[in-house]
Amino acid sequence: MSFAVNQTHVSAFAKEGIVKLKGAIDADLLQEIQSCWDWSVKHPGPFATGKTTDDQVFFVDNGNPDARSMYENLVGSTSFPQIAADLWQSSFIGFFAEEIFWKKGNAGKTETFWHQDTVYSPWGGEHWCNFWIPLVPMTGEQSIRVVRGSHLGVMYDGTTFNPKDPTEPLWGEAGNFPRLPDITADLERDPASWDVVSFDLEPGDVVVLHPHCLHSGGGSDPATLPDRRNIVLRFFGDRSHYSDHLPSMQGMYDHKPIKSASGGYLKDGDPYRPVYSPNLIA
Ligand SMILES: O=C(O)CCC(=O)C(=O)O
Ligand SMILES: [Fe+2]
Repeated sequence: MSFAVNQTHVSAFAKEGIVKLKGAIDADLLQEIQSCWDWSVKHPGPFATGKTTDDQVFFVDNGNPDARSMYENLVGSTSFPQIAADLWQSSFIGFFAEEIFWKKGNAGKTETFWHQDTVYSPWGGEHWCNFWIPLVPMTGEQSIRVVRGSHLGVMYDGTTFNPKDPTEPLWGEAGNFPRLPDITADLERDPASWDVVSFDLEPGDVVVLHPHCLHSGGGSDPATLPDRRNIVLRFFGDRSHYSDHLPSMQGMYDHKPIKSASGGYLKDGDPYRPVYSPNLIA
């Protein structure tokens, strides 16, 4: 199935860093995506966090190597690469990885704290996007929210996602990033303090956002959203590069050298073309 990207989508994404593609996923594809999501929650990868026991869930998995071929097959059967190419006028589209979110019961009430993905990742550039895909209906407050235009702005430090301190710096003195503002607290005090964009969504819709946008995700809600499920598929295009902006750190944020499609390993400023990411629109 193909989805017609129009000029309004193109300029919204370029200017605001986010765009809603209403009904971009048909019923068959939605079922396939749901099956992949089911597989992922049953087979957590090495970077999975949280728990999926009983009716209390806060689960996030990211880039499970065992799931890679499944997600490559999935995205290869969709028009997502072509949609990304049309949004950017890009002649190269690579698939980066999946991220899985599941929140349920009281454990799932916590929002995904405001952050930018780029301060966790050794890459940058204009051509990066998250296809943020809801598997249940959600309001704009419950789905994904971004600060309008922040994909063009500063890179803040990451958060450690510590519930006791939502802006606890990830890199701190090891990096050279300003601490994240407490956007949630600011918005509670004054809803107009940040220009936030979000959309009410149904399964079948896709939100495409630039991962450098300041963004946050909602939580589950016993009354209105008992079981919050979504998946994120990340792509990159012509104007994407490897970037050496992160300090080194042991553990889950340790970045291993990445083999380049042109031989050797990616270096700072190289076009982001890992050996494992063929051009999906060639
Ligand atoms: O859905 C969420 O809770 C967060 C999504 C997110 O952080 C992302 O798409 O990068
Ligand atoms: Fe994110």
